Amino acid sequence: MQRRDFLTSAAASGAALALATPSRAQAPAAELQLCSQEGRIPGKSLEEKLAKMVAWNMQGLEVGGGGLANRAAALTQALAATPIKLAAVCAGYQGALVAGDPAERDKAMASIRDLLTVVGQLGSTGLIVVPAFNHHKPLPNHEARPLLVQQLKELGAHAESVKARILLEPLNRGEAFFLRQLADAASICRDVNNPAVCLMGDFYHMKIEETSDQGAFLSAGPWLHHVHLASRTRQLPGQDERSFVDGFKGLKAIGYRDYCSFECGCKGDPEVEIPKSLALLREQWAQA
Ligand code: LER
Ligand code: MN
Repeated sequence: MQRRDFLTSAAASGAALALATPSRAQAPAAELQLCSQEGRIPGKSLEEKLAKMVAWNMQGLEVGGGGLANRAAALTQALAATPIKLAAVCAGYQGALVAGDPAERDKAMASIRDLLTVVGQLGSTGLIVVPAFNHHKPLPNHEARPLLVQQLKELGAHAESVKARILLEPLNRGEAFFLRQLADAASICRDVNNPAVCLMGDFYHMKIEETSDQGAFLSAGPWLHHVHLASRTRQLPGQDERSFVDGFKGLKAIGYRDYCSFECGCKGDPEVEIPKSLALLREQWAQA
């Protein structure tokens, strides 16, 4: 091939790629939006928890998907009285998409579909989906991957129609036999090719499975729409030596503006420890 022909075909395939993948080229600068799972925040009621989060200048609330339809109205009402927005919804469906048992797969397809409808109505960032845990009967990777791509095409079409999003979550090998790295999840999103099928990253699992936080987030790129925050020992950020600076460099590079959410334990009094952790995260974001 002549150099000119090579350059022309390379430019053409580059243009095709730009059309096929979501782009953040025009996206505004990255922003640290701090969030927490509901259970991590102290308080006797949702209203009390939200009041604490407002006082701590947090932006998002992550809730569990179990029983979500029954509490949708109360949740919307409580959030509407605050500047806090609903971030991701964590699981809460039955079965597993890539379990070896077809009955588990059918349960997952039906219950994820139903939950996506509620997630869309609530205006959440998306529904966190783990394709299978280690307690499910395993499927070999060469069977699980094409099956998942097919299932996600179907669920993605529904998610798109109800304005919801699926967020694939890679876990560490101690918890899941399938899907452990953000780049792997990004390749699945690429193959599904539906804007409603995206992914998230969890700093706890990433510490075990990724060689580079920054590299993982760069690989996740425009498909990344949620982040779980935890230290190496799955306590609040700052409660052990785990640093978030390298990961935050990656988030800044991709123009990330979705939520970073506590999914962790807490050593000591959360009323004291959570503000300390938030201060550390803001400091490390500034350093990144
Ligand atoms: C499980 O370890 C985890 O990280 C959760 O976010 C799964 O939904
Ligand atoms: Mn997680």
